[in-house]
Amino acid sequence: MSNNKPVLVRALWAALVGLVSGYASLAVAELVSAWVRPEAGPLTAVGGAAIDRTPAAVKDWAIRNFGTNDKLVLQAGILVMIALLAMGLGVLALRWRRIAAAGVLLVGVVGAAAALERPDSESFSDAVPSLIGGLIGAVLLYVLSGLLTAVPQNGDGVAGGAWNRRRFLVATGAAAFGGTVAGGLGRALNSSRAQDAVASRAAVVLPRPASPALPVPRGAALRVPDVSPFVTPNKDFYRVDTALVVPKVATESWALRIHGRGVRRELRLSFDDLLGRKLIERDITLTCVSNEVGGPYVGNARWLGVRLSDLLAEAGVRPPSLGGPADQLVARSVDGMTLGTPVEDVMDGRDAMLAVGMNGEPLPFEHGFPVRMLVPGLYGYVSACKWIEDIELTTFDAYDPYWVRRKWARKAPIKTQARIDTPKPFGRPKTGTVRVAGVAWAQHRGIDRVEIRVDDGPWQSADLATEATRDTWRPWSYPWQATPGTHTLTVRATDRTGQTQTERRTRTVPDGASGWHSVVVTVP
Ligand SMILES: Nc1nc2c(c(=O)[nH]1)N[C@H]1C(S)=C(S)[C@@H](COP(=O)(O)O)O[C@H]1N2
Ligand SMILES: [Mo]
Repeated sequence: MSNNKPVLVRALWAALVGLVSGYASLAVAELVSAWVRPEAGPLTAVGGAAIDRTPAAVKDWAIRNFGTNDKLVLQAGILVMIALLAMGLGVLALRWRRIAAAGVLLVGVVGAAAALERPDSESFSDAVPSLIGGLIGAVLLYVLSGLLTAVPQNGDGVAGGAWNRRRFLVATGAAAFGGTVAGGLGRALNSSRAQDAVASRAAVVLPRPASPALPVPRGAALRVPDVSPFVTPNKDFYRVDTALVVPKVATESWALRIHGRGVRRELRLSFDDLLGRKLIERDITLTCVSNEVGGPYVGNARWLGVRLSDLLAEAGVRPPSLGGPADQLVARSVDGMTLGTPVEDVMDGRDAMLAVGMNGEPLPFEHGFPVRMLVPGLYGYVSACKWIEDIELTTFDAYDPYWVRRKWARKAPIKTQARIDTPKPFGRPKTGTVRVAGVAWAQHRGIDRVEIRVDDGPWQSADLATEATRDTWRPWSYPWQATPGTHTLTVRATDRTGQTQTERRTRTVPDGASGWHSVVVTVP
């Protein structure tokens, strides 16, 4: 009967041994990855592999529910799984030491495989961090659990029992301490590397544009509290990408290559080459295809960059309408992301650009420093490659980029949408005049009309802010005479082609959500 307790205690110690071995092994792997390549670390590699395998619908759900925290949640989840696995292997080692140690090694091999199959992996050295980590973890588990089993079960005073116990505790503590040192060292190394990119960004002096943006008309913003400002500040600009570690690239080591079908003169550009060209500055509203009706993944900024069609023309590229052989432009980022854009759209006269500046400063790292692409009128996933380093001219038949391989549409112009920013859902505005207000967008077509409906009443025209350009969103407002009761406010927009947005609600997959945004409020 009293035998039960030592067994449980022993299992707990064994789980701890597994945990410590796993911890030290991960820490060592991350330290080694700081040398090899930070992205080859097991957590980033496995996390990336998990993201790539997540079905579009789940990814969309994660973005919706965790927003920009989706990656934190994912990494926490992976850590919990590894911890559970490590504890399980620790308990297994009580009886089958070799098998458990081999299990740890196997986990290392899985991490190595994940690192090698990442799209940005270019060398077998990416396998090294996980392999070394797995090896260390296996040895630790083998040795520590050996020491643990040498500790007598009942502490019945066998000579050497206390000594064995001491040896076990010291070794386990040393492993935990060693892991902490390795982890700290790896972190310090990584951050010093990132410091180079931070310094490089701080040293960037953005030239004046040869073609400045039109001044924002006085009436382009609304003086209504709680409505989106015309320009989204960088710190509030939504972020959507698959990068678990934000790439930190120094301008000095950055280069862009333009090549592929129909390219007569391949281009290689440094960051200084780009800055030395004629720059344009434009206000452009960017939208994510994962934005639900009424959602937050849309923002407007003043971008500075080089007109992409100038570069393409220089490379000898002709659009398909002029007989060019390439209809798809595939942009690649330093983290291996691929995005495909119609060449025709990029060269049809719109302000498609390689941007270096956002709202008067170099691009923030999260938004693609040093250079990103932007094409007015197209969802981000088919146009807005961040951390871009390669542009290949190809065809839609020949190549499917990242999101297209995951069920998203090959071509995706932004759908006309209107959003109510205020009042908030389930708000309780007072009776009298309530300012219903928000933004509407139909990039590259322009917004012509926004209408509001209260309950099942008639559609009423809202007041529109002055249009800045047809590539930007348009704030709107409507003075509603609120009466007591619960009301549904619905908005819809009509673009310059005369199309009124459809009432038909669709999911975001495959080419963006449609439908009208409604907000229910109660007037007391
Ligand atoms: N390298 C890279 N670029 C990327 C992405 C990405 O995952 N990786 N996501 C795209 C998507 S889906 C969108 S909506 C925009 C978002 O840009 P933002 O984060 O600056 O708002 O970036 C695009 N560019
Ligand atoms: Mo997106």
